[in-house]
Amino acid sequence: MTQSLIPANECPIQIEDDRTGMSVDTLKRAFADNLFYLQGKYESFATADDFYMALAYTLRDRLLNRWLKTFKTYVENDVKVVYYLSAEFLMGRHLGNSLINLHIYEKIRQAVEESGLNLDELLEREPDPGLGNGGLGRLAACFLDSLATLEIPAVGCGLRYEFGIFYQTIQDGWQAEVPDKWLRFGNPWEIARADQAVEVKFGGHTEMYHDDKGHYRVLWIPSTTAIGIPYDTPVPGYDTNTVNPLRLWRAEASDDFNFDAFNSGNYDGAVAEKIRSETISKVLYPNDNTPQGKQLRLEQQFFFVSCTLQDILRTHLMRHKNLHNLNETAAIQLNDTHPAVAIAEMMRLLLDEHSMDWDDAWRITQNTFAYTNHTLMPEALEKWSVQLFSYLLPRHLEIIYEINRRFLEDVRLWYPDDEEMLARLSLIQEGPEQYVRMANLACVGSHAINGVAALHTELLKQDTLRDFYKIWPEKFFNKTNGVTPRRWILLSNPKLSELYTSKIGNGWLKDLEQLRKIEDFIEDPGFCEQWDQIKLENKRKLADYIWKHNGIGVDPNSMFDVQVKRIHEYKRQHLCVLHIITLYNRIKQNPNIEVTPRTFIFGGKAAPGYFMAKLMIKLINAVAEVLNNDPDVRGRLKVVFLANFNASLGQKIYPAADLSEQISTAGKEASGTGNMKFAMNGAMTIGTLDGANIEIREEAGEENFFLFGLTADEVYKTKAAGYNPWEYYSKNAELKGVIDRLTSGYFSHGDKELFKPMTDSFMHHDPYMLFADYQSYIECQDKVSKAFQDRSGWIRMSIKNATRMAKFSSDRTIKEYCEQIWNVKPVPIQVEEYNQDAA
Ligand code: B1N
Repeated sequence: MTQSLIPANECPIQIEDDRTGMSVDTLKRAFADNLFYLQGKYESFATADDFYMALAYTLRDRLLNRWLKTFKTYVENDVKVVYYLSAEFLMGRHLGNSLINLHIYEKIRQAVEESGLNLDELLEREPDPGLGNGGLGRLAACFLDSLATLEIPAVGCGLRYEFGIFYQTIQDGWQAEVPDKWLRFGNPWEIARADQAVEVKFGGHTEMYHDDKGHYRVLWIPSTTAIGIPYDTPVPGYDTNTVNPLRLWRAEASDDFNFDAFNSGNYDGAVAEKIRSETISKVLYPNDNTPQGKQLRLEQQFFFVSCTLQDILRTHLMRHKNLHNLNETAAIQLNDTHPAVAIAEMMRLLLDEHSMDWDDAWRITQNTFAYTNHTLMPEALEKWSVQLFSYLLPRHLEIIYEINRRFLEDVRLWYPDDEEMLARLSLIQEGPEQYVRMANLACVGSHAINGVAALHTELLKQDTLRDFYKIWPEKFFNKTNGVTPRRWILLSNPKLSELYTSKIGNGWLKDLEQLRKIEDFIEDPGFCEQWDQIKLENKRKLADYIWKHNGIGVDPNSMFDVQVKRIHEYKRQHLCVLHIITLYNRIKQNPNIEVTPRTFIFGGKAAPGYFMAKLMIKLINAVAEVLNNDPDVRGRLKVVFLANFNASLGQKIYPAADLSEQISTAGKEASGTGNMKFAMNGAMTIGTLDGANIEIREEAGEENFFLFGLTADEVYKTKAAGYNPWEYYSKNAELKGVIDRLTSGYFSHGDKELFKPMTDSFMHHDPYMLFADYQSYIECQDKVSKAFQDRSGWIRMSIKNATRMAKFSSDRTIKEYCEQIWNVKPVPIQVEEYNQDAA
């Protein structure tokens, strides 16, 4: 036995050392030390990136004691752990978040300033890790923040993409995509755990054999394997000692990769195969709400799922002799169907590798898994061709067939004569080509199924998943989404946070209901004035950003009317453009007409293969070019498209918004989460009765919400009755004027073809019903303009919006998951440290 360096069971820290100490002097010394020893630079040669890295290490060091202690506590107490499986995690920048969660923002600011540097500039050096597309990935990140803050044992499980979502630039008004090399300078937040690598199999075939008890067993003989290496990133809770891991897997070729080829001189062949394995975790598919049936995507899904499940079983078996009580130590949440192949992989592991019987394996699987659906759009539901599946995952296809056989046998008993229902419930879609339906697999293999807003869950029950609801109503739950107030209020809007804390203390950060007390100040003119000034200051900062990045001067006193989200037809950025052109036409008809000055701000990425979405970006920029330069407009209207919208740009935008555009066709947006971030920062919403807008309006009060448009039910009925957009066009002079200006080539230097695909879509099908909602939208916007003129009325509405959003804290959402779906409890972490003056 070797003598251990430090007593392994307890914190090694006896004196304030450079890696844990929280005093300004120690922080300064640690910062300098890291610059020298980790970045290998003298101060005089160091770049801003070097300083950022040195500071990041300074923070990581301060998380490690808590992180290791958290892990140790979980293992020793054999606690139940939530595994949140997601193909996407949009974590946002780590440094600022660590500063607030460790309560050392001000001390670090002082330490950095005393070192002659500017903290805000260093914070801006951190690459924003874009390992997700939009709301679904960001939701996963907000959930991890709440889980750690609520002291729930949890692990985020996903893929460590070498390239996240592309970096968006705008060229000649069009989106151009640039690969985002976010790991270029190294990633100070992650720790690779090569000792916990696992092997993942692909392809090949299966064989039957008799085990030693004479039972038939299946042996999967793969054609290739890859190695998964876990990379752990600390996820600290706010004001707790809990630091949970985000565990992302990177793919590597197996060690013994093609030794034969190597030895026989086929070196390049061997290396080619290595590259192929490493391709698995190379790049995130940049699609939001549209699946792409690419083989590599299924490989990615299976890869991280298999790594994760092997890891979970290994962890369980460290403390238990078998896997029969797995559902008591693990709750596995499927973030949409992207990880749904986990149902089949769990069955394979239990049956083939742990020799379990089918019934036991199935009971454990169902009791362990739960599934969150994030979309109603039928075209967005994932399915994989049976052919691809059998080629890549032959054993899993057999298992899926067997799950299906047993499932449909039950359904036949319950509904003897309903062949159509059987066909709809089947895990396999029949037809010229057969497909595996991943949502059906997820539903059958889980004990709980949930939607992400009240309306969405209702529509799942009535429509998308109605047959499953019919047979298992007790499996369905609603879990309205939420967002973390730590990132989206405290970190994004420090001045507003200060105002809150000065009035009611800082309890609101862990209990957002406390913001209700702020309403008591609504009659206090001084308070309202402060409120207004904070918004104005945030708008000035954004105006500076716009000037710097777009060269467009905008007036901070104008209404900041903002739509930032992925570009998608169902989200209807083009409806917002129709309003802008309406205002423009009014000005052109009467240049002296009174208009409420507005700055329209757009941001969002289009999937690179989504033509109409890319055309929408071009349209916004084309309209911007004309309006921003037309002397008749006289600066009253400005249009800005901010390139590369991501979490860190969101942190600058939400606090500066006056008006939040949430204008999707009713029934299409499952929830939305940007809507919550805007409202929490005091923006008013103009929106349809879609997704979580409905609940936001309930909470804010209907008099504090600008509602327009058809309901989901009316959309459905209008379509069923034979919707004719042409009628709206011909009967509505203002609408006609807008479309005619668009088709005239006015915004495209005379080119009448450029926007024709879009105007044709409006006139002939209008699947997202812009024309049906146009009049109602315009009238509502006119009300907004009027309301904005009444300053004190607007401020009151703003205060009510911001302070009534407690429901949309992800803490509330996570508590519901914990109690109703996961059955997990908080596990407080005790940390001993020499920490004289930590806050
Ligand atoms: O998930 C968010 C919701 O707030 C949004 O309303 C919803 O649109 C979004 C395939 C998706 N649904 N489906 C996706 C993302 C990537 C992908 O490859 C689908 N994203 C959503 C959080 O609940």
